[in-house]
Amino acid sequence: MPENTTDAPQQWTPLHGTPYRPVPYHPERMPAEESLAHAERLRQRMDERRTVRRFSTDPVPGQVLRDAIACAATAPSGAHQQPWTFVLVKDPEVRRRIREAAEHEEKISYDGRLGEEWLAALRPLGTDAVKAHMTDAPALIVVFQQRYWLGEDGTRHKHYYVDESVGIAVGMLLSALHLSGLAALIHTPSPMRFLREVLDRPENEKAFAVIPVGYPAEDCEVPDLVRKSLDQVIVEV
Ligand code: IYR
Repeated sequence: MPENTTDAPQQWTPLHGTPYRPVPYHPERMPAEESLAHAERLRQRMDERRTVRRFSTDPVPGQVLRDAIACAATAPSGAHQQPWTFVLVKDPEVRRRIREAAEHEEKISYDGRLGEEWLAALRPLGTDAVKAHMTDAPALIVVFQQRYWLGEDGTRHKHYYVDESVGIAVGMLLSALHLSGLAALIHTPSPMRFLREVLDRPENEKAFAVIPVGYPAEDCEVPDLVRKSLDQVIVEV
């Protein structure tokens, strides 16, 4: 049968064991001047991003969320295995259950599990065990890492560099959300096992982060933080 004769997009299946099949890649080179202009504008725009913990309950366009997730899913990954699942939670009842379970764990953490040193590190951020953002923000993106993949016969196959791959994808997700005009928060309730149960995810998936997304509340405040300057983060040799 001839391959891919329709206009339907090709469906991804694991590449595992298939031969190397290169295709030409010749993107048009951007003139340096244009590159500089993009880089400067992007640097300004990214510097405007702040982690938000006080959200408006106003809805956000669902397609912006789906497009941002599509951006994240273009991330490079170990052996191109794309070991991620993004669960987009809009249902208020599911958000309420996630908040309840997260606050249960966070209360234990803030009441002592974190320890003095960790609590001292968090003090300038003004965080606490109350996670109203989970029910105020109109959407949560719960990111799962697929620790391994399951063959059709149920055999487990290794995924490579899962933490790195999912971390890169989440960085791209945060950038896409910000550049699309939305605010977000990376929240990592610990332990996060409850997320697999609440969201009914399979055994090979492990929660990586919960990301409330929306607009900042009208009375939103953020801590007065200073970023490291370029010369503090860059070493040129
Ligand atoms: N997970 C907790 C604590 C927390 C930990 C770090 I490191 C932060 O940068 C922020 C919070 C919470 O979400 O409150």
